[in-house]
Parts: sequence; C-alpha cells; structure tokens
Amino acid sequence: MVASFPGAYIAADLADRFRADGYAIVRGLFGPDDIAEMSAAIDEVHAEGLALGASFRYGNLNYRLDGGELRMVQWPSYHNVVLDRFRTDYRVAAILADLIGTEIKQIINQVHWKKPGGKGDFAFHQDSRFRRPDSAYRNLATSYVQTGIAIDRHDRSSGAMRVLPGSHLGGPIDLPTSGEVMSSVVETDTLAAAGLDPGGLVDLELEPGDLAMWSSYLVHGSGSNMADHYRRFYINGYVRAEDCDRGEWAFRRGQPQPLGPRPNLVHFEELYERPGPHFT
Ligand SMILES: O=C(O)CCC(=O)C(=O)O
Repeated sequence: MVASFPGAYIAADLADRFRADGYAIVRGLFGPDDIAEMSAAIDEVHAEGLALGASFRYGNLNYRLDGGELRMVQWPSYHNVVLDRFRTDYRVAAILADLIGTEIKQIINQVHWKKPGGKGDFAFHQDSRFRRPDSAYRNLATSYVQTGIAIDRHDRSSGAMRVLPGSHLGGPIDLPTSGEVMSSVVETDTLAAAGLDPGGLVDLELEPGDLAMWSSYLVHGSGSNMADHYRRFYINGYVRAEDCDRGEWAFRRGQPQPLGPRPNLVHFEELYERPGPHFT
C-alpha cells in the first residue's frame, strides 16, 4: 500500500492496507530539507561511533560496531537533538493516530548503516522476537507500528528491506537464525523451511523522505549493499502506551514528549545495575 503526504489524504485506507498487508509506504513524508538535516545528524553520529573504535553503551544509547564498521546505533536521540525532534514529528503522530491512537510510547529508536560492499544482512525475522519479556508487551499485532525513514535511495541494490506481505496474519513463526539477526545471512531457504513462499517477497523501494511502516509480525529481512552509496535508515518503533510496560514516551494526547533526565527501561536489562558508559 502506498499513500502520499502531504496531500489531500492520509486515507483511512492507509491503516486498512497496513492491517491487510502488514506494511505500508508513505511517499514523500519528509522533504529534501528534512532529509538534509537528518542526513547531517546521522553523519555526526556515524563519526562519533567510528571514533569509539568498538561497540559502546551508555544507558540505552548503544553503538554497534562490527569489523571496524558502525552498523547500528540504538537511541541516538538521547544526545542528538535533530534525531530526537524527528522521532516525535507531527507528521508521524498524524499517521500513528489512525493505527494506535494518541498515547504512544517508543521502543525502538535506531539508525542502520549499510556501507557499500560491507556487511549488511539482516536474516529473515519478525520483530516480535525482540519484544521481551512477553509480559511487558500486550496485543503486539495491533498495538505496535515499526517505521523506517529512508535517508538514501533504498532498493534491491542498496540492500533494501524485503517483506512478505500477509505473513503477519498468522502470529509468531519459527524462523531460526545461525546467530544474531544482524549477523546472519538473509536466506530464502529459511522461508521455504517455515512453509512460506519466497516468491511473494517484495522489495521496499524507497526514495529519501519516504516512510515505511510494518507490523511486528511481518516477516522481513535485507541483504548487503552493492550500490555505490551508503544506505542509511532511521527506524522508530511505536506502541500504544497502555499495551506496553517499557519504553520512552513519544506522544501524549498526540503531542511530542521530550526524553527525561534518566532513561527508562527498554531492552537493556542491566540499565539500573550498570548505568555508566562502557565498551561492550
Ligand atoms: O535495515 C534493514 O534493512 C533491516 C531492518 C530490520 O530488519 C529491522 O529493523 O527489523
């Protein structure tokens, strides 16, 4: 499902198609000036991460390096004001309102980099596998929306996300990986072994400024970047507040919420025992 924004409509149809297919794309949600701002902020974070030289954590802020490459940062918004502003952008709030209402927490705030010719695979998976403990997340199928803003052209050659439409409808699916999702090769055999048809895969083709949204149960993965440019993707995951015991506030009554002086528990279980900065 593809919709345009701004424009005459963010149709209720967008929400309908998101529910039916498990994903949707909003074309041109962010304009060239927005993308230039995010791009510069993401490059700053990239330089900081590379300068650290190894994976590093401070609270929820987590730089993940692999073989000298920065592949991911989690929660850059704690110390980058531009990324913080776009995680609670009014245009995102308008889209989320139709799906999960106006009282919204955030579970994911991260940037993925795929270096041309570098490591980049994400094995096929459902994001639901990361929502732990189970007891902290309720009604995952209807309470959660993952979003990704394309900063660079996002297509098969640059390692675009590949999604299996409709695969979210059956709930959790066993999709074994050899290691961590981001350290395992994306293999269509995994889909066939789980009784899924790899022939149904769709490449998410995005231009800078497009926003992709997907369900926690949508099967997806992505390959390496064979293009001649970085593929940067800014990912934010939102949840209806009453259905989640974790995360940071994003919107209350539809209004953006600042991050507080102390991080809330999200995924890092040792947040309170080991709050200080450390290499990992
Ligand atoms: O950045 C990508 O291509 C993969 C994103 C993904 O699979 C995820 O965030 O769950």
